[in-house]
Amino acid sequence: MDLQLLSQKSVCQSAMGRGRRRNFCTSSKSPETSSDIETRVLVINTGGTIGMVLHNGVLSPEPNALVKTLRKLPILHDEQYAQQTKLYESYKPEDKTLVLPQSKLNKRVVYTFLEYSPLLDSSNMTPNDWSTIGKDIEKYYEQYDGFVILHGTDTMAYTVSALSFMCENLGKPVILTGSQVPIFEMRSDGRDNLLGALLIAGQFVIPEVCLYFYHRLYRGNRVTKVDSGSFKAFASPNLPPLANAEVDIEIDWDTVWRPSTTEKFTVYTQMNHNVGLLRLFPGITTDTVKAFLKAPIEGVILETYGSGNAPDNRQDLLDEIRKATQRGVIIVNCTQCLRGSVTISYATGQALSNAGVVAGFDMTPEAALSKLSHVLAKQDLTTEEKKKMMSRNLRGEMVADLQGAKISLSDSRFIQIIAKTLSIGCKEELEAIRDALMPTLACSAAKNGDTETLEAIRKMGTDLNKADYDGRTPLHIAACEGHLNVVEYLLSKRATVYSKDRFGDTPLHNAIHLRHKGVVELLRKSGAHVSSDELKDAGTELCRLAASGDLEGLRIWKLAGVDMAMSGYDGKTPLEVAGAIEHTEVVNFLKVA
Ligand code: ASN
Repeated sequence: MDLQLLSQKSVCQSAMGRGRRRNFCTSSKSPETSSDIETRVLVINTGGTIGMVLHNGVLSPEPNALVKTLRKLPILHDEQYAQQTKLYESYKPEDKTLVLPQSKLNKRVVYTFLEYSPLLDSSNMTPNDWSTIGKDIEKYYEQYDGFVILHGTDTMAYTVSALSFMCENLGKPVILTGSQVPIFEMRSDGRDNLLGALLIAGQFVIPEVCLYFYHRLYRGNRVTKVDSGSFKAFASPNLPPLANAEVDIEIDWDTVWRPSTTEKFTVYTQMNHNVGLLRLFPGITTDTVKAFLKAPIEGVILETYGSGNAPDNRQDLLDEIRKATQRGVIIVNCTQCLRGSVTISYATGQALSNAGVVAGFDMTPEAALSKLSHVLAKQDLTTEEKKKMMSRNLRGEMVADLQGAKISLSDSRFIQIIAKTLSIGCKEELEAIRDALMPTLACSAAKNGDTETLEAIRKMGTDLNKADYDGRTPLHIAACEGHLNVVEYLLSKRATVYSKDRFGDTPLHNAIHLRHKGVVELLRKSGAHVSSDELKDAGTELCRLAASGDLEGLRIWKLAGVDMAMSGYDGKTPLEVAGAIEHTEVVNFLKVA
Protein backbone atom coordinates (compact mmCIF):
# COMPACT_ATOMS: atom_id res chain seq x y z
CA MET A 1 0.00 0.00 0.00
CA ASP A 2 2.86 2.33 -0.64
CA LEU A 3 2.28 5.47 -2.56
CA GLN A 4 5.12 6.65 -4.71
CA LEU A 5 6.62 9.67 -2.99
CA LEU A 6 5.48 12.96 -4.33
CA SER A 7 7.97 14.80 -6.39
CA GLN A 8 9.40 17.60 -4.30
CA LYS A 9 10.46 19.71 -7.25
CA SER A 10 7.49 21.37 -8.75
CA VAL A 11 8.24 23.73 -11.54
CA CYS A 12 6.37 27.02 -11.81
CA GLN A 13 4.57 26.88 -8.51
CA SER A 14 4.83 28.80 -5.31
CA ALA A 15 3.68 28.12 -1.78
CA MET A 16 0.62 30.07 -0.73
CA GLY A 17 -1.40 29.64 2.43
CA ARG A 18 -2.48 26.11 3.02
CA GLY A 19 -2.20 25.18 -0.62
CA ARG A 20 0.04 26.02 -3.51
CA ARG A 21 -0.81 28.72 -6.00
CA ARG A 22 -0.10 27.31 -9.41
CA ASN A 23 1.11 29.46 -12.26
CA PHE A 24 0.78 28.29 -15.79
CA CYS A 25 3.87 27.52 -17.80
CA THR A 26 2.11 27.28 -21.12
CA SER A 27 0.96 30.08 -23.32
CA SER A 28 -2.60 28.76 -23.23
CA LYS A 29 -3.07 29.70 -19.59
CA SER A 30 -6.26 31.45 -18.71
CA PRO A 31 -6.31 34.32 -16.21
CA GLU A 32 -9.29 32.77 -14.46
CA THR A 33 -7.47 29.63 -13.44
CA SER A 34 -3.98 31.01 -12.98
CA SER A 35 -4.74 32.09 -9.42
CA ASP A 36 -6.10 28.76 -8.23
CA ILE A 37 -4.80 27.53 -4.92
CA GLU A 38 -4.19 23.83 -4.84
CA THR A 39 -4.85 21.72 -1.78
CA ARG A 40 -4.13 18.06 -1.46
CA VAL A 41 -6.36 15.25 -0.30
CA LEU A 42 -5.50 11.57 0.03
CA VAL A 43 -8.43 9.28 -0.77
CA ILE A 44 -8.10 5.87 0.85
CA ASN A 45 -10.42 3.42 -0.85
CA THR A 46 -11.26 0.53 1.47
CA GLY A 47 -14.27 -0.75 -0.49
CA GLY A 48 -18.03 -0.52 0.00
CA THR A 49 -20.94 -0.12 -2.39
CA ILE A 50 -19.52 3.07 -3.91
CA GLY A 51 -17.06 0.99 -5.96
CA MET A 52 -19.08 -2.19 -6.39
CA VAL A 53 -20.39 -3.85 -9.52
CA LEU A 54 -22.73 -6.77 -10.03
CA HIS A 55 -20.98 -10.13 -10.18
CA ASN A 56 -23.33 -13.06 -10.77
CA GLY A 57 -26.28 -10.94 -9.73
CA VAL A 58 -24.81 -9.69 -6.42
CA LEU A 59 -22.78 -6.61 -5.60
CA SER A 60 -19.11 -6.92 -4.67
CA PRO A 61 -16.12 -4.55 -4.88
CA GLU A 62 -14.38 -4.07 -8.22
CA PRO A 63 -10.63 -3.40 -7.97
CA ASN A 64 -8.94 -0.66 -10.04
CA ALA A 65 -12.23 0.62 -11.44
CA LEU A 66 -12.99 3.77 -9.47
CA VAL A 67 -10.18 6.07 -10.63
CA LYS A 68 -10.72 5.17 -14.28
CA THR A 69 -14.40 6.04 -14.02
CA LEU A 70 -13.87 9.27 -12.08
CA ARG A 71 -11.36 10.49 -14.67
CA LYS A 72 -14.24 10.56 -17.18
CA LEU A 73 -16.57 12.57 -14.94
CA PRO A 74 -16.12 16.35 -15.43
CA ILE A 75 -17.56 17.20 -11.99
CA LEU A 76 -14.91 15.05 -10.37
CA HIS A 77 -11.92 15.62 -12.64
CA ASP A 78 -10.69 18.54 -14.78
CA GLU A 79 -8.33 16.92 -17.29
CA GLN A 80 -7.79 20.19 -19.16
CA TYR A 81 -6.47 21.88 -16.03
CA ALA A 82 -4.27 18.86 -15.30
CA GLN A 83 -2.72 19.05 -18.76
CA GLN A 84 -2.34 22.83 -18.88
CA THR A 85 -0.66 23.00 -15.50
CA LYS A 86 1.44 19.89 -16.02
CA LEU A 87 -0.18 18.67 -12.82
CA TYR A 88 1.05 15.13 -13.20
CA GLU A 89 4.70 16.24 -13.24
CA SER A 90 4.43 17.38 -9.68
CA TYR A 91 1.79 15.05 -8.29
CA LYS A 92 2.65 11.40 -8.55
CA PRO A 93 1.49 8.74 -9.14
CA GLU A 94 -0.21 10.37 -12.11
CA ASP A 95 -2.49 7.44 -12.83
CA LYS A 96 -3.99 7.77 -9.34
CA THR A 97 -4.15 11.57 -9.12
CA LEU A 98 -7.14 13.68 -10.14
CA VAL A 99 -8.17 17.29 -9.72
CA LEU A 100 -11.57 18.83 -9.07
CA PRO A 101 -12.85 21.74 -11.11
CA GLN A 102 -12.28 25.17 -9.56
CA SER A 103 -14.36 25.63 -6.43
CA LYS A 104 -16.33 28.70 -5.39
CA LEU A 105 -13.47 29.51 -3.02
CA ASN A 106 -11.02 29.54 -5.94
CA LYS A 107 -9.44 26.32 -4.84
CA ARG A 108 -8.38 23.25 -6.71
CA VAL A 109 -8.60 20.06 -4.73
CA VAL A 110 -5.97 17.68 -6.06
CA TYR A 111 -6.66 14.18 -4.83
CA THR A 112 -4.68 10.99 -4.98
CA PHE A 113 -6.08 7.50 -4.55
CA LEU A 114 -4.66 4.81 -2.34
CA GLU A 115 -6.64 1.66 -3.02
CA TYR A 116 -6.58 -1.24 -0.59
CA SER A 117 -6.36 -4.81 -1.72
CA PRO A 118 -8.61 -6.63 -1.28
CA LEU A 119 -11.41 -4.07 -1.32
CA LEU A 120 -13.97 -5.03 1.29
CA ASP A 121 -17.67 -5.00 1.84
CA SER A 122 -17.63 -3.24 5.22
CA SER A 123 -19.40 -6.21 6.83
CA ASN A 124 -16.09 -8.03 6.42
CA MET A 125 -14.03 -5.40 8.20
CA THR A 126 -12.33 -5.96 11.54
CA PRO A 127 -10.42 -3.76 14.01
CA ASN A 128 -7.24 -4.72 12.13
CA ASP A 129 -8.60 -2.89 9.09
CA TRP A 130 -9.24 0.19 11.26
CA SER A 131 -5.61 0.06 12.35
CA THR A 132 -4.42 -0.12 8.73
CA ILE A 133 -6.38 3.03 7.91
CA GLY A 134 -5.04 4.76 11.03
CA LYS A 135 -1.46 3.87 10.15
CA ASP A 136 -1.87 5.19 6.61
CA ILE A 137 -3.28 8.49 7.88
CA GLU A 138 -0.23 8.77 10.12
CA LYS A 139 2.16 7.82 7.32
CA TYR A 140 0.85 10.41 4.88
CA TYR A 141 -0.25 13.00 7.43
CA GLU A 142 2.25 15.69 6.52
CA GLN A 143 1.86 15.31 2.76
CA TYR A 144 -1.86 16.07 2.59
CA ASP A 145 -4.25 18.76 3.80
CA GLY A 146 -7.04 16.29 4.39
CA PHE A 147 -8.11 12.67 4.06
CA VAL A 148 -11.19 11.04 2.57
CA ILE A 149 -11.85 7.41 3.40
CA LEU A 150 -14.16 5.51 1.06
CA HIS A 151 -15.92 2.85 3.07
CA GLY A 152 -19.02 0.67 3.05
CA THR A 153 -21.95 2.11 4.96
CA ASP A 154 -22.83 -1.01 6.97
CA THR A 155 -20.03 -0.68 9.53
CA MET A 156 -18.94 2.86 8.77
CA ALA A 157 -20.20 4.14 12.14
CA TYR A 158 -17.87 1.69 13.92
CA THR A 159 -14.82 2.55 11.80
CA VAL A 160 -15.36 6.30 12.02
CA SER A 161 -15.74 6.09 15.81
CA ALA A 162 -12.67 3.89 16.18
CA LEU A 163 -10.58 6.25 14.05
CA SER A 164 -11.72 9.22 16.11
CA PHE A 165 -10.19 7.61 19.21
CA MET A 166 -7.10 6.30 17.42
CA CYS A 167 -6.22 9.76 16.10
CA GLU A 168 -4.76 11.75 18.99
CA ASN A 169 -4.30 15.53 18.58
CA LEU A 170 -5.66 15.48 15.05
CA GLY A 171 -5.25 18.79 13.24
CA LYS A 172 -6.62 17.98 9.77
CA PRO A 173 -9.93 16.68 8.45
CA VAL A 174 -10.44 12.96 8.05
CA ILE A 175 -13.77 12.30 6.33
CA LEU A 176 -15.39 8.93 5.77
CA THR A 177 -17.95 8.55 3.04
CA GLY A 178 -19.42 5.99 0.69
CA SER A 179 -22.74 5.43 -1.00
CA GLN A 180 -25.91 3.42 -1.12
CA VAL A 181 -25.74 2.92 -4.90
CA PRO A 182 -22.52 2.18 -6.87
CA ILE A 183 -20.95 5.25 -8.46
CA PHE A 184 -21.06 3.53 -11.87
CA GLU A 185 -24.86 3.58 -11.89
CA MET A 186 -26.98 6.40 -13.28
CA ARG A 187 -28.77 7.27 -10.02
CA SER A 188 -25.91 7.08 -7.57
CA ASP A 189 -25.41 9.09 -4.41
CA GLY A 190 -21.70 8.24 -4.61
CA ARG A 191 -20.73 11.15 -6.86
CA ASP A 192 -22.28 13.78 -4.58
CA ASN A 193 -20.93 12.17 -1.45
CA LEU A 194 -17.39 11.94 -2.80
CA LEU A 195 -17.49 15.48 -4.17
CA GLY A 196 -18.79 16.95 -0.90
CA ALA A 197 -16.23 15.07 1.17
CA LEU A 198 -13.38 16.18 -1.11
CA LEU A 199 -14.46 19.82 -1.08
CA ILE A 200 -14.65 19.90 2.70
CA ALA A 201 -11.46 17.92 3.30
CA GLY A 202 -9.58 20.12 0.84
CA GLN A 203 -10.90 23.50 1.89
CA PHE A 204 -11.67 23.56 5.60
CA VAL A 205 -9.44 22.82 8.56
CA ILE A 206 -11.88 20.75 10.57
CA PRO A 207 -9.65 18.79 12.95
CA GLU A 208 -12.02 15.87 13.40
CA VAL A 209 -12.73 12.39 12.12
CA CYS A 210 -16.06 13.00 10.38
CA LEU A 211 -18.62 11.28 8.22
CA TYR A 212 -20.07 12.97 5.16
CA PHE A 213 -23.32 11.68 3.72
CA TYR A 214 -26.24 13.18 1.84
CA HIS A 215 -25.22 16.85 2.17
CA ARG A 216 -24.29 16.66 5.84
CA LEU A 217 -20.98 16.49 7.63
CA TYR A 218 -21.27 14.77 11.00
CA ARG A 219 -18.90 14.20 13.90
CA GLY A 220 -17.91 10.59 13.24
CA ASN A 221 -18.35 9.26 16.75
CA ARG A 222 -21.92 10.62 16.92
CA VAL A 223 -23.40 8.80 13.92
CA THR A 224 -25.33 5.64 13.46
CA LYS A 225 -26.69 4.00 10.31
CA VAL A 226 -30.46 4.37 10.41
CA ASP A 227 -31.68 3.52 6.92
CA SER A 228 -30.55 0.84 4.50
CA GLY A 229 -32.88 1.95 1.72
CA SER A 230 -32.43 5.69 1.64
CA PHE A 231 -29.72 8.07 0.51
CA LYS A 232 -30.04 9.64 3.95
CA ALA A 233 -28.50 6.57 5.57
CA PHE A 234 -27.00 8.17 8.68
CA ALA A 235 -28.23 10.19 11.63
CA SER A 236 -26.46 11.99 14.43
CA PRO A 237 -29.20 11.94 17.05
CA ASN A 238 -27.40 13.76 19.85
CA LEU A 239 -25.35 16.34 17.94
CA PRO A 240 -26.28 18.64 15.07
CA PRO A 241 -24.22 18.33 11.86
CA LEU A 242 -20.85 20.05 11.70
CA ALA A 243 -21.67 21.29 8.21
CA ASN A 244 -24.55 21.52 5.80
CA ALA A 245 -23.75 21.38 2.11
CA GLU A 246 -26.69 23.13 0.53
CA VAL A 247 -26.25 26.03 -1.93
CA ASP A 248 -23.11 26.89 0.04
CA ILE A 249 -21.12 24.69 2.36
CA GLU A 250 -21.85 26.12 5.79
CA ILE A 251 -19.63 25.00 8.64
CA ASP A 252 -20.98 25.29 12.16
CA TRP A 253 -17.65 26.28 13.70
CA ASP A 254 -19.13 26.44 17.20
CA THR A 255 -19.80 22.70 17.07
CA VAL A 256 -16.42 21.74 15.63
CA TRP A 257 -14.28 19.97 18.21
CA ARG A 258 -10.89 21.48 18.94
CA PRO A 259 -8.10 19.48 20.49
CA SER A 260 -7.34 20.80 23.98
CA THR A 261 -3.62 20.35 23.55
CA THR A 262 -1.08 21.57 21.07
CA GLU A 263 0.74 18.25 21.05
CA LYS A 264 1.90 16.47 17.93
CA PHE A 265 -0.49 14.23 16.03
CA THR A 266 -0.11 10.52 16.72
CA VAL A 267 -2.14 7.43 15.96
CA TYR A 268 -2.69 4.83 18.64
CA THR A 269 -3.87 1.79 16.76
CA GLN A 270 -4.03 -0.81 19.49
CA MET A 271 -7.51 -2.07 20.27
CA ASN A 272 -8.62 -4.61 22.85
CA HIS A 273 -10.77 -7.25 21.13
CA ASN A 274 -12.34 -8.70 24.29
CA VAL A 275 -15.28 -6.32 24.25
CA GLY A 276 -18.94 -6.77 23.44
CA LEU A 277 -22.41 -5.27 23.23
CA LEU A 278 -25.11 -6.77 25.44
CA ARG A 279 -28.66 -5.61 24.76
CA LEU A 280 -31.11 -6.04 27.62
CA PHE A 281 -34.61 -7.30 26.88
CA PRO A 282 -37.48 -8.17 29.19
CA GLY A 283 -36.96 -11.68 30.49
CA ILE A 284 -33.25 -11.98 29.66
CA THR A 285 -31.95 -14.96 31.62
CA THR A 286 -29.19 -14.91 34.20
CA ASP A 287 -27.44 -17.67 32.27
CA THR A 288 -27.23 -15.50 29.16
CA VAL A 289 -25.79 -12.59 31.12
CA LYS A 290 -23.43 -14.87 33.03
CA ALA A 291 -22.17 -16.53 29.84
CA PHE A 292 -21.65 -13.17 28.19
CA LEU A 293 -19.67 -11.73 31.09
CA LYS A 294 -17.34 -14.74 31.36
CA ALA A 295 -13.57 -14.43 30.71
CA PRO A 296 -11.95 -13.43 28.43
CA ILE A 297 -14.43 -10.55 28.22
CA GLU A 298 -12.87 -7.33 29.56
CA GLY A 299 -15.39 -4.69 28.61
CA VAL A 300 -19.10 -4.59 27.85
CA ILE A 301 -21.48 -1.97 26.55
CA LEU A 302 -24.76 -2.71 28.28
CA GLU A 303 -27.61 -1.42 26.15
CA THR A 304 -30.28 -0.48 28.65
CA TYR A 305 -33.81 0.92 28.53
CA GLY A 306 -34.72 4.62 28.38
CA SER A 307 -32.41 6.83 30.36
CA GLY A 308 -30.16 3.96 31.39
CA ASN A 309 -32.52 1.68 33.26
CA ALA A 310 -32.35 -2.04 34.00
CA PRO A 311 -34.73 -4.06 36.22
CA ASP A 312 -33.98 -3.34 39.87
CA ASN A 313 -36.18 -6.28 40.91
CA ARG A 314 -33.80 -8.79 39.28
CA GLN A 315 -31.21 -9.31 41.98
CA ASP A 316 -29.89 -12.32 40.01
CA LEU A 317 -28.95 -10.08 37.07
CA LEU A 318 -27.55 -7.31 39.24
CA ASP A 319 -25.44 -9.85 41.14
CA GLU A 320 -23.89 -11.13 37.90
CA ILE A 321 -23.15 -7.58 36.83
CA ARG A 322 -21.65 -6.70 40.19
CA LYS A 323 -19.49 -9.85 40.21
CA ALA A 324 -18.16 -8.93 36.76
CA THR A 325 -17.32 -5.32 37.69
CA GLN A 326 -15.61 -6.60 40.84
CA ARG A 327 -13.49 -8.90 38.63
CA GLY A 328 -12.39 -5.76 36.76
CA VAL A 329 -14.70 -6.01 33.75
CA ILE A 330 -15.64 -2.49 32.68
CA ILE A 331 -19.37 -2.26 31.97
CA VAL A 332 -20.67 0.91 30.34
CA ASN A 333 -24.33 1.88 30.39
CA CYS A 334 -25.70 3.13 27.05
CA THR A 335 -29.33 3.59 26.15
CA GLN A 336 -31.18 1.58 23.51
CA CYS A 337 -32.94 4.81 22.55
CA LEU A 338 -31.72 6.55 19.46
CA ARG A 339 -31.69 9.93 21.18
CA GLY A 340 -31.05 10.98 24.79
CA SER A 341 -28.66 10.31 27.60
CA VAL A 342 -28.11 7.93 30.48
CA THR A 343 -28.94 9.65 33.77
CA ILE A 344 -29.53 8.50 37.31
CA SER A 345 -33.09 9.84 37.53
CA TYR A 346 -34.63 6.41 38.21
CA ALA A 347 -34.03 3.80 40.90
CA THR A 348 -33.64 1.27 38.09
CA GLY A 349 -30.69 3.26 36.74
CA GLN A 350 -29.23 3.78 40.20
CA ALA A 351 -29.18 0.00 40.71
CA LEU A 352 -26.74 -0.40 37.82
CA SER A 353 -24.49 2.36 39.03
CA ASN A 354 -24.46 0.72 42.47
CA ALA A 355 -23.33 -2.49 40.76
CA GLY A 356 -20.25 -0.66 39.43
CA VAL A 357 -21.54 0.18 35.95
CA VAL A 358 -20.09 3.34 34.36
CA ALA A 359 -22.51 5.85 32.76
CA GLY A 360 -22.06 6.15 29.01
CA PHE A 361 -24.14 9.35 28.89
CA ASP A 362 -25.28 10.06 25.32
CA MET A 363 -22.72 7.93 23.47
CA THR A 364 -23.89 5.80 20.60
CA PRO A 365 -23.23 2.08 21.16
CA GLU A 366 -20.78 2.20 18.21
CA ALA A 367 -18.79 5.03 19.79
CA ALA A 368 -18.93 3.46 23.25
CA LEU A 369 -17.69 0.09 21.97
CA SER A 370 -14.74 1.49 20.05
CA LYS A 371 -13.87 3.84 22.90
CA LEU A 372 -13.89 0.91 25.32
CA SER A 373 -11.73 -1.13 22.99
CA HIS A 374 -9.30 1.82 22.71
CA VAL A 375 -9.23 2.55 26.44
CA LEU A 376 -8.79 -1.12 27.42
CA ALA A 377 -5.76 -1.34 25.15
CA LYS A 378 -3.93 1.28 27.26
CA GLN A 379 -1.95 -1.18 29.32
CA ASP A 380 -0.23 1.37 31.53
CA LEU A 381 -3.56 2.46 33.06
CA THR A 382 -5.25 0.91 36.11
CA THR A 383 -8.87 -0.27 35.88
CA GLU A 384 -9.95 2.80 37.84
CA GLU A 385 -8.12 5.09 35.42
CA LYS A 386 -9.69 3.31 32.48
CA LYS A 387 -13.14 3.75 34.02
CA LYS A 388 -12.45 7.45 34.51
CA MET A 389 -11.35 7.72 30.91
CA MET A 390 -14.62 6.09 29.82
CA SER A 391 -16.57 8.77 31.69
CA ARG A 392 -14.50 11.55 30.18
CA ASN A 393 -15.31 13.23 26.92
CA LEU A 394 -12.27 12.41 24.80
CA ARG A 395 -13.24 13.46 21.26
CA GLY A 396 -16.63 15.09 21.56
CA GLU A 397 -18.32 11.68 21.64
CA MET A 398 -20.54 12.59 24.58
CA VAL A 399 -21.79 15.24 26.92
CA ALA A 400 -20.70 13.91 30.29
CA ASP A 401 -23.41 15.40 32.41
CA LEU A 402 -25.09 13.18 34.97
CA GLN A 403 -28.28 15.14 35.26
CA GLY A 404 -28.64 15.49 31.52
CA ALA A 405 -28.73 19.22 32.12
CA LYS A 406 -27.90 21.76 29.49
CA ILE A 407 -24.29 22.87 29.24
CA SER A 408 -23.86 25.76 31.60
CA LEU A 409 -21.29 27.58 33.63
CA SER A 410 -21.84 25.10 36.41
CA ASP A 411 -20.67 22.26 34.16
CA SER A 412 -16.99 21.85 34.82
CA ARG A 413 -16.31 20.13 31.47
CA PHE A 414 -17.59 23.25 29.78
CA ILE A 415 -15.39 25.40 31.96
CA GLN A 416 -12.40 23.26 31.09
CA ILE A 417 -13.13 23.44 27.41
CA ILE A 418 -13.46 27.23 27.49
CA ALA A 419 -10.38 27.54 29.64
CA LYS A 420 -8.30 25.35 27.40
CA THR A 421 -9.61 26.88 24.22
CA LEU A 422 -8.74 30.34 25.44
CA SER A 423 -5.26 29.26 26.29
CA ILE A 424 -4.59 28.25 22.72
CA GLY A 425 -4.41 31.72 21.21
CA CYS A 426 -1.99 34.20 22.70
CA LYS A 427 -3.38 37.29 21.05
CA GLU A 428 -4.11 40.37 23.12
CA GLU A 429 -7.80 40.10 22.44
CA LEU A 430 -7.91 36.55 23.68
CA GLU A 431 -6.10 37.59 26.81
CA ALA A 432 -8.60 40.34 27.45
CA ILE A 433 -11.47 37.87 27.05
CA ARG A 434 -9.67 35.40 29.26
CA ASP A 435 -9.16 37.98 32.00
CA ALA A 436 -12.80 38.93 31.85
CA LEU A 437 -14.09 35.37 31.93
CA MET A 438 -11.68 33.53 34.15
CA PRO A 439 -12.72 34.83 37.58
CA THR A 440 -16.30 33.74 36.94
CA LEU A 441 -15.16 30.42 35.53
CA ALA A 442 -12.90 29.88 38.53
CA CYS A 443 -15.84 30.59 40.85
CA SER A 444 -17.97 28.07 38.95
CA ALA A 445 -15.22 25.48 39.26
CA ALA A 446 -14.98 26.20 42.99
CA LYS A 447 -18.74 25.69 43.27
CA ASN A 448 -18.40 22.31 41.53
CA GLY A 449 -15.61 21.28 43.87
CA ASP A 450 -13.40 20.93 40.82
CA THR A 451 -9.77 21.54 41.76
CA GLU A 452 -8.56 20.09 38.46
CA THR A 453 -10.18 22.93 36.54
CA LEU A 454 -9.02 25.50 39.08
CA GLU A 455 -5.49 24.28 38.56
CA ALA A 456 -5.90 24.50 34.77
CA ILE A 457 -7.17 28.06 35.13
CA ARG A 458 -4.31 28.97 37.48
CA LYS A 459 -1.75 27.52 35.07
CA MET A 460 -3.05 29.88 32.43
CA GLY A 461 -1.81 32.72 34.54
CA THR A 462 -5.09 33.63 36.18
CA ASP A 463 -4.93 34.94 39.73
CA LEU A 464 -7.28 32.81 41.79
CA ASN A 465 -7.90 35.78 44.08
CA LYS A 466 -9.69 37.66 41.32
CA ALA A 467 -13.32 38.25 42.17
CA ASP A 468 -16.45 37.82 40.07
CA TYR A 469 -19.11 40.48 39.38
CA ASP A 470 -20.25 40.27 42.99
CA GLY A 471 -16.76 40.63 44.37
CA ARG A 472 -16.77 36.99 45.36
CA THR A 473 -13.59 34.95 45.04
CA PRO A 474 -13.33 31.18 44.51
CA LEU A 475 -12.55 30.94 48.24
CA HIS A 476 -15.87 32.61 49.09
CA ILE A 477 -17.69 30.09 46.93
CA ALA A 478 -15.82 27.06 48.22
CA ALA A 479 -16.42 28.24 51.80
CA CYS A 480 -20.16 28.52 51.11
CA GLU A 481 -20.31 25.11 49.51
CA GLY A 482 -18.26 23.49 52.26
CA HIS A 483 -15.79 22.06 49.75
CA LEU A 484 -12.90 21.33 52.08
CA ASN A 485 -10.67 20.04 49.29
CA VAL A 486 -11.12 23.25 47.29
CA VAL A 487 -10.50 25.46 50.33
CA GLU A 488 -7.38 23.45 51.07
CA TYR A 489 -6.25 23.73 47.45
CA LEU A 490 -6.89 27.48 47.28
CA LEU A 491 -5.08 28.12 50.55
CA SER A 492 -2.12 26.11 49.30
CA LYS A 493 -2.08 28.41 46.28
CA ARG A 494 -1.98 31.44 48.53
CA ALA A 495 -5.59 32.50 48.20
CA THR A 496 -6.22 35.39 50.54
CA VAL A 497 -8.63 34.78 53.41
CA TYR A 498 -9.26 38.49 53.78
CA SER A 499 -11.07 39.42 50.62
CA LYS A 500 -14.58 40.81 51.03
CA ASP A 501 -17.38 40.53 48.58
CA ARG A 502 -19.68 43.39 47.71
CA PHE A 503 -21.76 42.69 50.81
CA GLY A 504 -18.61 43.02 52.93
CA ASP A 505 -18.50 39.31 53.73
CA THR A 506 -15.31 37.28 54.13
CA PRO A 507 -15.08 33.56 53.28
CA LEU A 508 -14.96 32.83 57.01
CA HIS A 509 -18.22 34.68 57.59
CA ASN A 510 -19.81 32.65 54.80
CA ALA A 511 -18.58 29.39 56.31
CA ILE A 512 -19.91 30.36 59.75
CA HIS A 513 -23.37 31.12 58.36
CA LEU A 514 -23.51 27.92 56.39
CA ARG A 515 -22.07 26.01 59.34
CA HIS A 516 -19.16 24.35 57.60
CA LYS A 517 -17.12 23.48 60.65
CA GLY A 518 -14.18 21.97 58.77
CA VAL A 519 -13.87 25.03 56.55
CA VAL A 520 -13.98 27.37 59.55
CA GLU A 521 -11.16 25.42 61.19
CA LEU A 522 -9.05 25.48 58.03
CA LEU A 523 -9.58 29.19 57.45
CA ARG A 524 -8.73 29.98 61.05
CA LYS A 525 -5.49 28.03 60.71
CA SER A 526 -4.63 30.32 57.81
CA GLY A 527 -5.19 33.39 59.93
CA ALA A 528 -8.77 34.20 59.01
CA HIS A 529 -10.88 36.17 61.47
CA VAL A 530 -14.27 37.79 61.52
CA SER A 531 -13.80 41.35 60.23
CA SER A 532 -14.59 44.39 62.33
CA ASP A 533 -17.56 45.15 60.07
CA GLU A 534 -18.92 41.65 60.52
CA LEU A 535 -18.35 41.90 64.27
CA LYS A 536 -20.76 44.83 64.49
CA ASP A 537 -23.72 42.54 64.12
CA ALA A 538 -22.14 39.48 65.69
CA GLY A 539 -23.38 40.20 69.24
CA THR A 540 -26.98 40.42 68.10
CA GLU A 541 -26.58 37.22 66.10
CA LEU A 542 -25.12 35.40 69.13
CA CYS A 543 -28.05 36.56 71.28
CA ARG A 544 -30.49 35.34 68.64
CA LEU A 545 -28.80 31.92 68.64
CA ALA A 546 -28.83 31.84 72.45
CA ALA A 547 -32.51 32.75 72.47
CA SER A 548 -33.36 29.88 70.18
CA GLY A 549 -31.13 27.42 72.04
CA ASP A 550 -29.00 26.87 68.96
CA LEU A 551 -25.91 25.39 70.50
CA GLU A 552 -24.44 24.27 67.19
CA GLY A 553 -24.68 27.82 65.84
CA LEU A 554 -22.97 29.24 68.92
CA ARG A 555 -20.20 26.62 68.75
CA ILE A 556 -19.31 27.55 65.21
CA TRP A 557 -18.98 31.24 66.12
CA LYS A 558 -16.73 30.25 68.97
CA LEU A 559 -14.65 28.12 66.60
CA ALA A 560 -14.30 31.22 64.45
CA GLY A 561 -12.65 32.98 67.37
CA VAL A 562 -15.49 35.35 68.26
CA ASP A 563 -15.87 36.58 71.83
CA MET A 564 -18.98 34.88 73.22
CA ALA A 565 -19.54 37.71 75.72
CA MET A 566 -20.34 40.28 73.01
CA SER A 567 -23.57 42.08 73.66
CA GLY A 568 -26.45 42.47 71.25
CA TYR A 569 -28.26 45.61 70.08
CA ASP A 570 -29.95 46.01 73.47
CA GLY A 571 -26.77 45.59 75.50
CA LYS A 572 -27.62 42.06 76.74
CA THR A 573 -25.01 39.30 76.44
CA PRO A 574 -25.87 35.88 74.99
CA LEU A 575 -25.42 34.36 78.47
CA GLU A 576 -28.02 36.75 79.91
CA VAL A 577 -30.43 35.90 77.09
CA ALA A 578 -30.00 32.14 77.61
CA GLY A 579 -30.31 32.57 81.39
CA ALA A 580 -33.55 34.50 81.01
CA ILE A 581 -35.17 31.63 79.15
CA GLU A 582 -33.44 29.05 81.36
CA HIS A 583 -31.70 27.18 78.59
CA THR A 584 -29.29 25.24 80.80
CA GLU A 585 -27.23 23.61 78.09
CA VAL A 586 -26.59 26.95 76.39
CA VAL A 587 -25.94 28.63 79.71
CA ASN A 588 -23.38 25.96 80.63
CA PHE A 589 -21.70 26.31 77.28
CA LEU A 590 -21.55 30.10 77.45
CA LYS A 591 -20.27 30.14 81.00
CA VAL A 592 -17.07 28.41 79.98
CA ALA A 593 -16.87 29.83 76.48
N1 ASN B 1 -22.73 -3.68 2.19
C1 ASN B 1 -22.21 -2.40 1.82
C2 ASN B 1 -21.00 -2.15 2.71
O1 ASN B 1 -21.16 -1.81 3.84
C3 ASN B 1 -23.26 -1.34 2.02
C4 ASN B 1 -22.93 0.02 1.46
O2 ASN B 1 -21.79 0.39 1.34
N2 ASN B 1 -23.92 0.83 1.13
O3 ASN B 1 -19.89 -2.33 2.26
